[in-house]
Amino acid sequence: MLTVHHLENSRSHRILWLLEELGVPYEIKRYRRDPKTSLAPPELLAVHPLGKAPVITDDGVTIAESGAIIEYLVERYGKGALVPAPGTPAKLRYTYWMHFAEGTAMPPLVMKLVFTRVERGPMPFFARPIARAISRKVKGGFIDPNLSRIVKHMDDELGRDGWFAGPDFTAADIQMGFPVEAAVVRAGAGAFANVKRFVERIHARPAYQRAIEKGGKVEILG
Ligand SMILES: N[C@@H](CCC(=O)N[C@@H](CS)C(=O)NCC(=O)O)C(=O)O
Repeated sequence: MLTVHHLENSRSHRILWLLEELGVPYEIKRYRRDPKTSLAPPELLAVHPLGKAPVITDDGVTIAESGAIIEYLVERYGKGALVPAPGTPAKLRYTYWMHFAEGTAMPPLVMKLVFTRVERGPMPFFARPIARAISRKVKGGFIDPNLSRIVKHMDDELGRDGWFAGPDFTAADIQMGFPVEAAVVRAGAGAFANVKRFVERIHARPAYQRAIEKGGKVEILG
């Protein structure tokens, strides 16, 4: 039986969602975040050396990294579903967004969260203005301008024909769901019409909802 090592409120929702879309049976092994730090528990380190989610184990193989897991699952179980035909323009767009999600979109989205936490975290009173000043400088000079371009790019591309790789829903939309939802919370992406419509459409998918029912809500921190 395929096992999804599922950290609550995390990117591993993607994998549950994909498996629900494909109708592949699986079991969930659940992990809770540390209530203070939000980090994964040490038990995940026993599954993979980085101790992060998602991770799956299947047929004696352990696979980490959302994109790699998605590629493995569609290839092994998809029978051609959720992936554009090889050599087509849609396949090229599919590959681009599969990599864009974690390679380009998530780093500034994670940095935004980290710097916001730096501003709000406990510290001696005299240090707070300095921490705030540094954080605002990094956000204003680097993170926010990058996020603005990323959000506009996502919105423009979604405006072409609705989904990231073309007119058909693909696994690239599953991979991009997490950064898009994070960008709504951390970069005001909900104000962009095509992004807003994308979020409404993914939330309406029965497989997305079943993944939430089984794995719990995804509440992205601002
Ligand atoms: N690029 C990796 C990112 C993995 C990752 O950072 N996962 C987060 C969950 S959203 C995690 O495990 N965080 C807990 C921690 O770092 O301790 C992927 O897409 O799988």
